[in-house]
This record gives sequence, structure tokens and C-alpha cells, in this order.
Amino acid sequence: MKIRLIDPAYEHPYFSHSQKVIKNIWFARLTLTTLAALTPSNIEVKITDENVEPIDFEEDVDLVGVTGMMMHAPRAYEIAQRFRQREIPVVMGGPHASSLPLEAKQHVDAVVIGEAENVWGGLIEDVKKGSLKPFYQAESFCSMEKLPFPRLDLLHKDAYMTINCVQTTRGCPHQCDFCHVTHFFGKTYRCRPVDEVIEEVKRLEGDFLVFIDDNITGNRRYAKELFTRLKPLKKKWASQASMTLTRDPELLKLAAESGCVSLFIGVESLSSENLKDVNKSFNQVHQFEEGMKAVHDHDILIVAGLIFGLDHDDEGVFERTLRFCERNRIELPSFFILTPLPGTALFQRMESEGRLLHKDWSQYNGATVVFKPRLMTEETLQRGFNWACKEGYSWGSIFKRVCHPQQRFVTRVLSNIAYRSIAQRTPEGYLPSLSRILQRMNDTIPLQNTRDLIQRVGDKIAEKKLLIGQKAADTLKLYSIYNERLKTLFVRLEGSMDREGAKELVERLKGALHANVQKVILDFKDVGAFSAEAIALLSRKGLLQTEEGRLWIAVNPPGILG
Ligand code: B12
Ligand code: SF4
Repeated sequence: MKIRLIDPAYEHPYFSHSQKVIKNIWFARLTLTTLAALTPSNIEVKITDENVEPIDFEEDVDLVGVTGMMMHAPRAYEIAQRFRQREIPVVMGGPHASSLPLEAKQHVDAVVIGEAENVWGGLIEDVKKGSLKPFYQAESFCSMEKLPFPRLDLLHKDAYMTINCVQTTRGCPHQCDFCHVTHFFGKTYRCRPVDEVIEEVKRLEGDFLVFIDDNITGNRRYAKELFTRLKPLKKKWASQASMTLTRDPELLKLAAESGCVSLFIGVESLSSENLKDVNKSFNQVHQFEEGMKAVHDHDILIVAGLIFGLDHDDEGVFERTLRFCERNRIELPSFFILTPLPGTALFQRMESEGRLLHKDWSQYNGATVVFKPRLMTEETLQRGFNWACKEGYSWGSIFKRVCHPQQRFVTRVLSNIAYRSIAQRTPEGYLPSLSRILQRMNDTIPLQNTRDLIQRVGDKIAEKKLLIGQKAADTLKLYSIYNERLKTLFVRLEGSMDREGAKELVERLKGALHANVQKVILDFKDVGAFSAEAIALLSRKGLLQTEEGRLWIAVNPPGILG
């Protein structure tokens, strides 16, 4: 019996790569090499990764297996159709088929839902008997013990940056709403025996490997043991981890000592509200800068995952995020557009809110807008994302991010050049017109004079000066968010306001009006103290009016002075 396993290619300006780029930055997934390893040894099994070689549709085979993420689905179905025309049975598995088995079944003879370990052998027996069933799904997750080592020998070694890929864990202890991992693996986090991982690593040629885990430090005790055992092997490795790693100095140190040179870290958003919305509050925004520094201090290169289009993202998000990457010298920013993948909590929410634009899965690729964003239009999100990709890999931005004293300078530069070649293929983008203004509208204005401040008590202003012993905040903070759909700017003010602060606020707001903002809502609730001059100025400029329908609307304005 002969089996051909196929990984479909994907035509896209951002995600499909030339052979040269694949050779520079790409590694093979473990999907088909794992499946091949599970195949009984008396069966001939071969792999085609369509990204690196064409498919032979005339090949004489008895079974074709196709894998695929969401965006690969249309191509996977085309491939299936070509083989089925020749009456060769086709089975499909992987993230897409597992999320939408009924849809996949319309295009293939059998669908494997979830992991293959406990069903693949039986499926092959059924093919031999000519009694292939429509669906295969294991009753439980497979044991992580004694998993066969993936058949890396079946890959074209020279086509990729590396074929040295190893998986140590499956799943993730977290459940971020947009992530497919928890949907696929349930709430489980399973670890392979460290002995077996070490044995697999020892067998790899060369000194570099990728741990393709979704979160290699999800179980800290396990990770510490693994890293300790890796040290003597003197390999270099890359993987994915969550921000929580940066809060455990011992773990980070062990990772570095065991050869970690690069980590993909899901930063996702610089807004705590966004992170809360998608169940990722364990990412603490106030800790980001310190966390990035800790990783750099261990000479580990950061590939940061950053998502645009979350519900609290306005037009300012693109520039704000890019500047964050530059300030923190993130070597490889990896920008994504929020994508509701079927099976995830995010998909359910978007679907129930009627916000999905279509279900053309080929567009569900992390680089295309497939839903209605809350605070901006689809076009602004798409163009802003394109801008960030291009601008983020402009020479100026690369320079800001890679020029620092840590080691591996050459690696930093070369990997940026490789990413730059991808980013340059991104369609034209632009920075939304309000971006600059929004950066200024999210700022801290120092006070010039705290002596004459009058404190707000309850919703009134106290009669005279600050109450004894109570210190006024010596800054005025502006938190602004713009709703492009409503053409409305919301500004929440916090701290104290003297005349200079009020003047500065008026100046900045003038800039917003020039940029076609049709309404400004100013919330004064968190301003604890004002100077009489500040109130007079705001009042003169019409910023304290509360009537609906006006250009300026004040919420919780300071009461009348005593
Ligand atoms: C490595 C990896 C990558 C690499 C891929 C390199 C490459 N050459 O393609 C990189 C980092 C570049 C990458 C990029 C992206 N990835 Co990715 N990636 C992974 C990751 C972490 C590991 C894949 C792997 O090797 N798994 C190990 C194997 C053994 O598991 P498996 O693939 O699930 O296969 C098992 C079963 O599914 C089943 N099975 C699978 N296929 C088949 C086929 C048949 C016939 C049968 C019988 C069974 C079967 O059997 C296997 C053994 O049990 C997975 C997460 C994960 N844990 O799988 C995400 C994952 C696959 N990626 C995902 C996504 C979305 C992307 C991106 C779109 C970016 C993004 N927005 O996150 C891009 C797209 C890139 C592209 N061009 O395809 C999603 C897919 C979700 C979905 N529903 O489509 C996943 C699940 C992660 C997530 N957070 O949700 N990725
Ligand atoms: S931490 Fe990462 S892998 Fe884990 S659920 Fe969240 S996004 Fe997915």
C-alpha cells in the first residue's frame, strides 16, 4: 500500500514565500512527519509540501492525506478533487477539518477530527478493507509517552531554514478567545517525558532546532527540568512562550542557559481593556517593557505577536504599536489582523453579533480583515495593518530595533532583511489621518502650578484650595479613543488641571477638529482638582457644555465654584 501526505500551498502576498525566503526563515511543521511516523512500517509513505515542490497528481497511490489550517482549505479541497477524480480515496485532518468536519466531508472521503495518534492505524486498516468511514475521532487525547519520532527524513532537508523540529508539549494552560489551540486540545496541557524529548533532540543533526510548542513554558516545573537537561547538549533553540515567562527570572535564565536564542511571544495588544476582552489579562501591559528587557538581558531575540482590530483599537493603534516595538527594540514584530477562527470563542461572539463579513476561509489568514471592527472601518484596519508591516520593516525602523549592544547582531540584521522582503510584498497601506493626533491625545501633561488648585469633592468643587493634607496630582493625563464610525472622539481626563493644562488640552483638541472629528466627548470625572483659571478657560471655549447635539459634550464637568 502507498500513501501520499500533502501540505497544500497558499497563494498570498504575505504568507506564500519564494524558495529563497523559505530557505531563510521557514521550518516544516511536524504534522505530516508525525503522521508518517504513525504509519505502519510495511506501508510506503511519502510527503509533499506544496510550498517547496509541486504535487504529482498522476502518482500511483492508494490513499492521499491532506492537512491544512483554515486558509488552506480551498486549496486542500481542490487537491482532494483531483485525486478523487481518479478514484483515489482522500482523507483530511488538521485544524480546519477538525473545526468544520461536515464542510470538509463534502470534499473528501474521510475526515480525522483532532489528533491522529489513536485513529490513524485503524483508518489505514479500513482503507485496506475498502470500508473507509466518513469520520474518525479518538475518544480521548493520546498519551504523550512513547510517541514515535517524526519522520524528518521524508522532508527536503535543504528546502527549509531547518527541519529540526521537536514538540515537547501539546495545548496551553491559557484560553485566549482568539486562539485555536485550546479549542483543538481542550483545556489540557500535556508534556512528553523529558527523557524522550532529550533522546529526540540528541538524534538531530546540526546545532539548531525549533520547539514547535504553542507555549513551551506552560508548565514551569516541566520546563525547568527540560531546560536543565538540555544544557549539556549545547544546542541552540527557538520556540513560543507567553509573557508569563518574563515574570520568572529563574525560568528565563535556565531557558537562556539551555540554548534559547529566540522566542515568539504573544504580546497581542498594548491595551488592558483589549486583553481583558479576549481573556488574556495575564498579559499585564504595565509589565511589558520590563519583561522585554528581561528577555533581552538574556540575549534572546524577540518575535512579538501583535494583533490589530481588537474592540478597543482605534486608528492610533498602528503607530502606537510600532513605536512600542521600536522603543523596546523588538527584533521581529509580527503583526496580525484579528481573525475569528471557527471553533474559537471569538468566532462565536463575532457570529452572534453579526460581525463576520463572509466565510471565505482562504481569507482567514491573519492578514486580511474578515469582520467588522468596532472603532474603525474595514478599510482603515486593512490599510493601517499594511502600513505597519511596511513601515515596521523600513530601514529606519529596523535600525531603531536592531542597533543595541547585545550579541547576535548579525542574526538580528539578517532576520530583519528576510522579514523585510516579505513585508515589502504587502499591498500599499497608509497611516490613518488621525494617528498623529491620537498619539498627542493620549499623553501626560505636567502641571505648571499646583498651588492654586481647588479640589473637587463629590461632584462639586470645594470652596477653597486643596483640603489640608491632600496632595493634588501634578499631571493631567489624557486617555483618548476615536470611533471612526461615529466620527466621535472620547477623551477621559485624569489628574489635576491648571490653566496651562486646560490651554494645552484646547490646543490639542483643535488639531482633532481639523481632522474631521464631528464630536468630542470630554469626561472630567477623574480630574480631582482644577484651578479657577482652568475652569474659566474651559467654560469660555465652550468645553463644559453638557447639551446633546453640540460639538463638545462634557461629562461630569466641574461643578460651580464656591
Ligand atoms: C509551527 C506552526 C506554525 C509555523 C508554520 C511553519 C510552516 N512550515 O508552515 C509558523 C510559525 C510559520 C506558523 C504560521 C502560521 N500559523 Co501556525 N502553527 C504552528 C503550530 C505551533 C505547530 C504546528 C505543528 O507542527 N503541530 C504539531 C502537529 C503534530 O500537530 P497538528 O498539525 O495539529 O497535526 C495533528 C492533528 O491535527 C492531525 N492532523 C493534522 N493534519 C492531518 C492530516 C491528516 C490526513 C490526518 C489523518 C491527520 C492530521 O494529526 C496530527 C497528529 O495528531 C500550530 C499549533 C499546533 N499546536 O499545532 C500553529 C497553528 C497551526 N497555526 C495557526 C495559524 C493561524 C497560523 C498563521 C495563519 C498565523 C497566525 N495568525 O497565527 C500563520 C500561517 C502560516 C502559513 N503560511 O501557513 C493556527 C491554525 C488555526 C486554524 N484553525 O487554521 C494554529 C493551530 C495556532 C493557533 N494559535 O491557533 N505556524
Ligand atoms: S497563551 Fe498563546 S497558545 Fe496559549 S491560549 Fe493564549 S494565544 Fe493560545
